[in-house]
Amino acid sequence: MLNALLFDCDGTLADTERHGHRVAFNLAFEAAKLDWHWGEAEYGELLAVTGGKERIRHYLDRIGGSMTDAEVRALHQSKSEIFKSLAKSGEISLRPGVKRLILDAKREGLRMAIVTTTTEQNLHALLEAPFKGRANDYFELFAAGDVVEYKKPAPDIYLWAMEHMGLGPMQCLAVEDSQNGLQAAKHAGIESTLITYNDYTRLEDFNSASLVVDQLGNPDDPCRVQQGTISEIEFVSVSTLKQIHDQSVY
Ligand code: XBP
Ligand code: MG
Repeated sequence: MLNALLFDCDGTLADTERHGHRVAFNLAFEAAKLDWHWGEAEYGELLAVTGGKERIRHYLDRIGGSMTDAEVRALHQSKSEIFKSLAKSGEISLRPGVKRLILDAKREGLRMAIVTTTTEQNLHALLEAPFKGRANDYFELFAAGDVVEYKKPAPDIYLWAMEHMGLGPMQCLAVEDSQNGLQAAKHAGIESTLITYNDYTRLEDFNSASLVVDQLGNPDDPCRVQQGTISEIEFVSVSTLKQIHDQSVY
């Protein structure tokens, strides 16, 4: 039986990458007097590496630069501060249907957690306005960032979250937007997976996902089903999730 929903953050709850993280990285580079600028297309390629510090390191390798670990940490800390103020300003809104689904899932007694690569404070900044400072009422766990050594596509953050919730993979459904996230969930043994892709991830390989949609959707803003056995839906509801879970697990 479906017991818990494990939500990815970036790209899934909100389109944070293009207008949030990317902008914050660039402002942090400027503040550090670095002549780096990550354009939208280049950032799309850099997203192959999850984790901000890891992404900076990857970029340094690419351009043949070098920085100490402390310098990378400081640059990333400055980027996180900028991201938090962008998120708190309410400029990065949740994707269509996200709040509706979370409210419905709570009403129906499903347990929920966030399972993400990003820094935990970013999550709280992003969720503060939409959940009026009460995100803790909906999510019992925020599994984030550096609590595990290896980030997605490694399964570690999902395994960490399930261990802390006392759940097995057959009781969970993962909601993700990227192939890295899908692989992390699958390698953690989670069979039922929903992909809500976005402009950065729409061409990625989601063959192993249970259901792939362009967004969760709402009654007045329908979703488009790209892959899966359920096609006649206007929007993703709790009953859609229960159905794909039953099909995937049994
Ligand atoms: C998204 C990421 C993160 C963000 C940046 O992961 O890869 O690295 O781009 O966040 P997910 P930080 O979709 O799993 O949330 O700079 O805080 O690492
Ligand atoms: Mg994501």
